Amino acid sequence: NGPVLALVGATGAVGTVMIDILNGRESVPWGEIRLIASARSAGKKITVRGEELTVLALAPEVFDGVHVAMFDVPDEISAQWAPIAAERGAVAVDNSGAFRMDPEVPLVVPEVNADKVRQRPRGIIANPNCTTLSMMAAVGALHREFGLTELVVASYQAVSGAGVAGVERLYAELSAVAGKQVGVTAGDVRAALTEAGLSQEDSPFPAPLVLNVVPWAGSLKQDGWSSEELKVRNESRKILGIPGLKVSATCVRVPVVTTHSLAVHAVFEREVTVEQAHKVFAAQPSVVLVDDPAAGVFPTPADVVGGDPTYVGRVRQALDFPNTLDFFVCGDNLRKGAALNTYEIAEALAPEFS
Ligand code: 2RA
Repeated sequence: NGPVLALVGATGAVGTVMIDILNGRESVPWGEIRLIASARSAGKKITVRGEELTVLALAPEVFDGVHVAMFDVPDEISAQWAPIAAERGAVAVDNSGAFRMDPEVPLVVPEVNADKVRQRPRGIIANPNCTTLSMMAAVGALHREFGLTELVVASYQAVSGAGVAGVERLYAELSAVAGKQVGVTAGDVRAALTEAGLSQEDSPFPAPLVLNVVPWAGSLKQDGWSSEELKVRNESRKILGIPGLKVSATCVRVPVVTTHSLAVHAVFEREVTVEQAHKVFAAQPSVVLVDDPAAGVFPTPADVVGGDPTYVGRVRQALDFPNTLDFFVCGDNLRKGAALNTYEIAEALAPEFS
């Protein structure tokens, strides 16, 4: 026996990764796992830990008896249904943006602020956005040791952050330019895509992504900032518990399928050397240090995709800024960036109901 876990959005992109994570665990604390999705997917059979489960249609009564309900669904579905799950007695662990900045909802990265899972007046706990999450285990470990004061980051975000449509678009663009000598005159990539029948209006991205980088992710907010950049700022402050943290982010989409990367410039209260930072990273179980540039060794998305840890390399003491480190981080945006962190929060709750 054991507590009851529900997964809402079981058939979506992140839900599918969540099922991989559940199947890959050596053991789980759950007595029952319930899969939930829209009426369209209800009735589907999915095998979880050797047992064939039937996907249930989202309805208030499916939460009866559930202790922890993980939500991997769009913002509007979470906004409506996470409170219903909580009313029915479950703790909702939500991976959407609906509750992240609600002062009554903790925003949790277990390596950084696991204690916050107990402070949940609404019965809801939020999972951060994948861009913030991809660097948080590394940044949080340094903050504990040296006291973070400023964070300047540039992201290199994979297309799966924009969902299945993002991945399909990148593959279609790759096919459209395959074997063509384009990327040599302004506009020739756009022309090759148009010629192949791929119109820009149909793309989830505002410019061609193949043979390109696009300095945009999310929607337009005030003063030219993107929603994604503001999430990095606001969520970092909340998770680290530093309301006055100075943050500046530039979010960029790159032609990578899965795994977000970030170039991080982090300023601390105290002096910090590369050697000290290496020790801090080595002591953090969920961080893997990949840092030997003389041997061409550093993390790249293609080398770490599918992995659970946060990979860190290129650690340097800034030459012209005191108490400052520059480093490069890669993290699988669908695993630690989404499903894995949500699941780790759920597992941290399980003992309460055992
Ligand atoms: C993206 N961070 O990569 C977003 C997804 N939540 O587009």
